[in-house]
Amino acid sequence: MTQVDTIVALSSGNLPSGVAVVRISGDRCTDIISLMLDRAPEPRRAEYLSISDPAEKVPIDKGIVVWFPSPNSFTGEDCLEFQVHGGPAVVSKLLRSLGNITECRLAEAGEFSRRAFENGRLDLTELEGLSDLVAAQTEIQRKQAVIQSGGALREVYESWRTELTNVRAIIESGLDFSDQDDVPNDVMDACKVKITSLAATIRGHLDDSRVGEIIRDGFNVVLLGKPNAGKSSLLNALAKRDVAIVTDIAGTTRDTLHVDLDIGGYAVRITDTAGMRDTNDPIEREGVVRARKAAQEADLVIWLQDMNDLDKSGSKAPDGAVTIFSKDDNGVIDNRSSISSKSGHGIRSFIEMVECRLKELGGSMDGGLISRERHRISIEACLMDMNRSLCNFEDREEIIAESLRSASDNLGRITGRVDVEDLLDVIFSEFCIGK
Ligand SMILES: Nc1nc2c(ncn2[C@@H]2O[C@H](COP(=O)(O)OP(=O)(O)OP(=O)(O)O)[C@@H](O)[C@H]2O)c(=O)[nH]1
Ligand SMILES: [Mg+2]
Repeated sequence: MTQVDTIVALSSGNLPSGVAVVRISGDRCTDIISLMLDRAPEPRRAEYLSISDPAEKVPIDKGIVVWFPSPNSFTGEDCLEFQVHGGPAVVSKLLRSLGNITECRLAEAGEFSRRAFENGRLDLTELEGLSDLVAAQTEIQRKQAVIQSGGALREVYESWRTELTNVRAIIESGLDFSDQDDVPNDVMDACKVKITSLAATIRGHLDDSRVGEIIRDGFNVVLLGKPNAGKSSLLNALAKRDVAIVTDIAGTTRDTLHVDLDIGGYAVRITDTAGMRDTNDPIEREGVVRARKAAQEADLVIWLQDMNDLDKSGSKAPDGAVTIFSKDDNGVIDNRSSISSKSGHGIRSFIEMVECRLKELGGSMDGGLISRERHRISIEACLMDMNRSLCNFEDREEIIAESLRSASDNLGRITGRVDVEDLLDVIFSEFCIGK
């Protein structure tokens, strides 16, 4: 696909020693080379050149220039990269000079990636992997993103798509010649076996405890308990800073608030909530509603129970919650189930318990994990189509063929091989500028 505009972006990463990188993609690159550089660089070699304003013909800076002629570039178009000194005056002069060149403009978020996709350089899952890699905060997020950006998911989904297409081709060959040349029964049986086995593989891929999405979005731990149970104190102890207000007044916390931690390489979000109780205070009541909602969306709910408040209350822990006793300053309860934010007792064990939960999720990353709801929805739709085809295997070849076509279209939507025009704006808006 040819694009009129040549796009320019300043790299937004944290570059060392005052370096700024300006990336350019589009037809104007060759003009930029002749207008702004003292000589044409060799393709794909880092060259130290003087970069000048095209009108004034005076150097803006000297820097490293790398020239990637089409099609061997990230976007598939002509690309040029300038590494210059990162001072604001250098950068703004360079961007202004480039902006004065016809059809040269600043890139929008994700525009480089979108061009790479439109030119067939990378599929959507690889680009999403790259976007995740830029955003990765923890080691496991980085690992998952590297695997996905390397094409692990594309390979899986494209191999399934090929299998579906092959089976459909056999079934459609029977339709084309109708009565004269029906697909023989044994061939139909073999097709059915193939679809059944592929459906089982896809079911296995879906049955993953959402581990890929948890890695990407973070594991959600919600602290729940009665007022004054010590939830905010625990949040502060885990964050090692004063995030939440702590007082001895029951009902201090109203809004939910969270901190993001790195536990064993996983991103973990700990959310503090309003204490659970019936109240006439409308603000606190809203807080309790929000606490319940947070708990519903959690991957792990911790019910914090003040160990000094046992007789009066009895546990109100919701189903599935892990009860932890709080304010065990002297460690009198087994430290796997009690903590003290004051003395620090049990805090390490608490973190280990969360880490253990994460490890239990397991999941080998080798073949790539579903990392987005978008993928999951399409895979589920694909599986439904395959089940529909299996239900019609005895006599309805048209329906089988149509269902298999729809199944492979659903997979194609994940990689972007099938009409995704309506999704692209949403997908690429998540990306950063210069990617
Ligand atoms: N001795 C002792 N006191 C604690 C501990 N944790 C919290 N407290 C005290 O318990 C009181 C309530 O603590 P918070 O952390 O505000 O309790 P909360 O569950 O967030 O309370 P709400 O926000 O009202 O729901 C404060 O006076 C804290 O100092 C602890 O480990 N040991
Ligand atoms: Mg609180």
